[in-house]
Amino acid sequence: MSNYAQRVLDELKARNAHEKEFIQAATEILTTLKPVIDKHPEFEKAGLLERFVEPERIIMFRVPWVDDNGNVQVNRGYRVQFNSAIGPYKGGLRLHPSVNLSIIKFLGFEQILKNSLTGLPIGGGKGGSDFDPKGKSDTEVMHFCQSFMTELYRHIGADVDVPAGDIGVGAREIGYLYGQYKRITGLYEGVLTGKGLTYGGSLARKEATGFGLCYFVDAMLKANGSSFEGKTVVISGSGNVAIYACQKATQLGAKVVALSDSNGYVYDPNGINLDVVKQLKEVERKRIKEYVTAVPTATYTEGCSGIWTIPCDIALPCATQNEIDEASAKTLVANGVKAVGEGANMPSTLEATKVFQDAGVLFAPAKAANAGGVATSALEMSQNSMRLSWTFEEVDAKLKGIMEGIFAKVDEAAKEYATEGDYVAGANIAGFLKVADAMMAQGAV
Ligand code: NDP
Ligand code: 2IT
Repeated sequence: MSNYAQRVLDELKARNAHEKEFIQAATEILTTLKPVIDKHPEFEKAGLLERFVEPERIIMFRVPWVDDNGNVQVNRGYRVQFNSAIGPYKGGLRLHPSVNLSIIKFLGFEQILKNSLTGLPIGGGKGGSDFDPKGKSDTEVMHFCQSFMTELYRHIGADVDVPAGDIGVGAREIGYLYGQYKRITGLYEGVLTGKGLTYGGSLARKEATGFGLCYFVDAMLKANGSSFEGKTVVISGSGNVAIYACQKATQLGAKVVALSDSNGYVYDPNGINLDVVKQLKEVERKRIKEYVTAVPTATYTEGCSGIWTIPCDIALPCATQNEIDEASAKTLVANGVKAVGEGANMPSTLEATKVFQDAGVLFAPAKAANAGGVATSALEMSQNSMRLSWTFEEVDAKLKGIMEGIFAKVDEAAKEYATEGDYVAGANIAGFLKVADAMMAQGAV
């Protein structure tokens, strides 16, 4: 690593010693940026990396809400406005009991480069809360969302910061958040994306992350003389990203044989029946183990990490960070995996990534492979600004073009600055170059 990048990483580790996910993301990014840093000695005088790793603003707040028994509950809310060099802050909100500042910072940091890769004018941000929507009534979720927005509204806006969904935040939560924003501010503006189709949402946003992941992986496979056709695919998770990755991978000729949630996984050798999954997950909000009631030829196994012991050609981790550790990566490789596409953010540990890359597995890193969601969010922002809405086919075609464009950029940057086929370095470098250029142009801000 360059001396400058190493010094910034050492300082970051010392100043944020307890933020292990943030340190993990920063270690990967700063390590792979070395060839760019070496080429641009002017970055050090400009304090570019010190500014790049420090969020412009962190907002933390109390979220009190009343549960169905009339008791007051208190959660912690976050919004990290990381970098606005190339556009308004943009990134999702995560509602999960594990949420803490380290997780929101790692997500926000990755988001800067991901958003840059889309080629659209969006900066990086992320937020959320340790609120657990699981097992809560619609009324409780609404009370929480209204309280959360009652603080957040003063920090966001269509040209300031535009949140969206992530784990635990889908159409229901975005609806409650939007309603409260509009009520407080009186503004009907595109301040959130992932909105319902009757109030400014974009067609194909729901499908975008999973579809985009498959468009990216398809481009990567084709560039390496392969395709989804006839392949066996394992997908972790059974939420928004997993469901639409399953749909597109199947459309592209693959057979998806497994899905999971945080309790366990289902294996269906005949290929997952997605209508059953959508009914269970999108309508009834039930657990994935119920799949075997509708499809008795499938099996359910407790424990989510066992999913990586199922032999497959392509693995698409679409649940959460660090869900593939070194041992799971070695098992996947031993079982003959040919490609890994990260639908979740940072689903592979640093050690797991190394196992895949050393074994010559085609590896599509999250910030490139899952950028289709935020890219389509940016298309939703465009449609809101224009007071227009595009058809599903128009948005889907733009999404496909954007994902193929991202693959081309990442592939090119890997060839120019790192090693051909090192898409991790390629994504970090291609994303960083645009942000760095904009930050240099705008002076020491
Ligand atoms: P959802 O809430 O719709 O689904 C999340 C899925 O992952 C569920 O099946 C959930 O299981 C599982 N999961 C969540 N946390 C854990 C955990 N700690 N351990 C094991 N399984 C877990 O979220 P999304 O599908 O939207 O998000 C999935 C991933 O994709 C996240 O990493 C997110 O950051 C990333 N992503 C999402 C985008 C989007 O547009 N939504 C865009 C880009 C990336 P359970 O129900 O048991 O909790
Ligand atoms: O991680 C992500 O890119 C998202 N959760 C989507 C963010 C967005 O603004 O659509």
